[in-house]
Amino acid sequence: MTGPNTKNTYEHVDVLVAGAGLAGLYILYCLRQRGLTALAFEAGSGVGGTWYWNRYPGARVDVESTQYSYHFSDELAREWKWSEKFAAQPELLRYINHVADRFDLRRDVKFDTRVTSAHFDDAANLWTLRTDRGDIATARYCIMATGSLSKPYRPPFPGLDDFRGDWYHTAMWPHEEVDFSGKRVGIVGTGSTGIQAIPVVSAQAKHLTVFQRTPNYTAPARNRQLAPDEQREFQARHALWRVEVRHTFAAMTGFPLPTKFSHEDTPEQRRAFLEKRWKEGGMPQSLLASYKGVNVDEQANRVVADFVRDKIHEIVKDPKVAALLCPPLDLPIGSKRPPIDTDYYETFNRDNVTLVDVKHAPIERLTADGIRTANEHYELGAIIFATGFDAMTGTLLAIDIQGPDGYTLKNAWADGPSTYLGLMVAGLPNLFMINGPGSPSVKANMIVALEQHTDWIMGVIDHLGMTGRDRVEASDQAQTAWVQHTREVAEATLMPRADSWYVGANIPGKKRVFMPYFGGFDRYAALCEEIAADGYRGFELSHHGGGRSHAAALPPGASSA
Ligand code: NA7
Repeated sequence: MTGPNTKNTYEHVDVLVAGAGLAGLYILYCLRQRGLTALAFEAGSGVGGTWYWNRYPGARVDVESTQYSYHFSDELAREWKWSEKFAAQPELLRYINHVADRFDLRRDVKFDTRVTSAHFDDAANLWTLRTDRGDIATARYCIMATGSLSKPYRPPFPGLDDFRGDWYHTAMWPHEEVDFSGKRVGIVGTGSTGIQAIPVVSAQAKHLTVFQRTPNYTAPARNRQLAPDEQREFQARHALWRVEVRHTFAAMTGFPLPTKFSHEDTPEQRRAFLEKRWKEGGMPQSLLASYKGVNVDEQANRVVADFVRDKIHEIVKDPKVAALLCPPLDLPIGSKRPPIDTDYYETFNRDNVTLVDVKHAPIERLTADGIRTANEHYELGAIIFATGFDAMTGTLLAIDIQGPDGYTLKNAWADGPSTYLGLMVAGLPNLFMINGPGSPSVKANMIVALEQHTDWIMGVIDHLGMTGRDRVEASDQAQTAWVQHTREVAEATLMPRADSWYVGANIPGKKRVFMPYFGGFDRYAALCEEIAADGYRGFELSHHGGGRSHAAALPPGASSA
């Protein structure tokens, strides 16, 4: 048998994992704990996933660092000290590397290796993974820990090859420092990423031109150094917190829930209250949680959205620029992923920043020395694409995933992603997803969510082993009901209204489906437990036997164990 981290070839383990980001590492830890053998393939040269790739200036988590941490180990929680309320990418990556080292997880990871296919052999009851480096590996179970935002999207503007300057996508940022000093830089995109990068790049570049299609709502993060006693207090209550957080809507605590509707306050009281929230900082846990009904009721939403529009006019000195930065009235606040920022709107008061509206005069092409819109040519020495991802489904669909009888993930998702609990897809036995479409995922604290998913998957694998079975598959019926429930939950809110990556609207031709489950992490986690306790209701558990039958599939020259 060849060991992980060596070149090529064939390996058989109990569980195969795609990805060594936050999810992949926790899966490896759990498998090790129960004495199961595992191998993870990771496209990057190191661990970290999202935090390995997204090294752009200003990259930072938007959930409080103490909560955006692993919670499976009290010792780990006690020993790690976060320096800031919202940690920046380098610190997050250091943390993930620390975890990989502390639990000795790297030895089960093969780096610089991307999974290209996953095929299920029905008779052998095994998954076979193949990689871009020619590896073949088999296992009874396969877990896709491939991330929700891991397939970068760059609009196919013509003329990229003509551009003589440097260009970057924020999610494929170089490892060496990029120096924009003295340069005329253009940035396309004002999602969470653009909003983080724009203030930082503007402080370095000679000039920054921001190409904005849809103005976004954002609120100050009020990031700051973490006081040692704050952290100690959190660490002391960690074990309790871990339980508490399972009973929260977004897998986060520490913020007041709304107690009244905005119409119960006078306009002056509303203004004072929202002003207080703005000063405290934050968006999902602050402005969006200021009054009841902000996520579901147009009028309630409008109160908060108008407040942000007023703030923009108050902060941005040039009224024309302020107007251009104001999101349209038909865009509910919170219906696109809500960003938080440091000095975003203030940045547009700088002399070296220009805002360009590319909704009404779209980008037509790149030229040798810049970007041409329908109106004008902008001279640039560097371009940053902060244009997002083919979210939630893109990475999985890029892998040729094939179950019994040639049934593929592409077949299963031809009309948009269908899953049962965001964990499994009917027709693809023994293949699990972490934070898949149909799970709270991106609408929750992702680390709490991935631990919950992994724990549940470990539970079913244990259960199969203990009951002499070796196959689990979501039933069509359970999946159909779950997809319908997920849709109904979303449609009862304002969430699906925006052309966001939540609904796939950012990718031309992608089927419009609100992909995350927005019924609350608490409700979801309780339901997963209940389903397991009820003998894995909606899943078919069976015994198939089989074993390793893949010698015939070995490439010439590859040796089996
Ligand atoms: P997002 O949120 O998808 O934002 C992408 C931005 O790029 C957004 O402002 C888009 O405008 C813009 N975009 C995309 N295509 C074009 C074209 N063709 N022309 C002009 N502008 C364009 O990605 P992020 O990386 O910011 O954030 C992704 C998630 O990562 C984030 O939500 C966090 O969860 C972490 P649009 O709004 O579509 O008009």
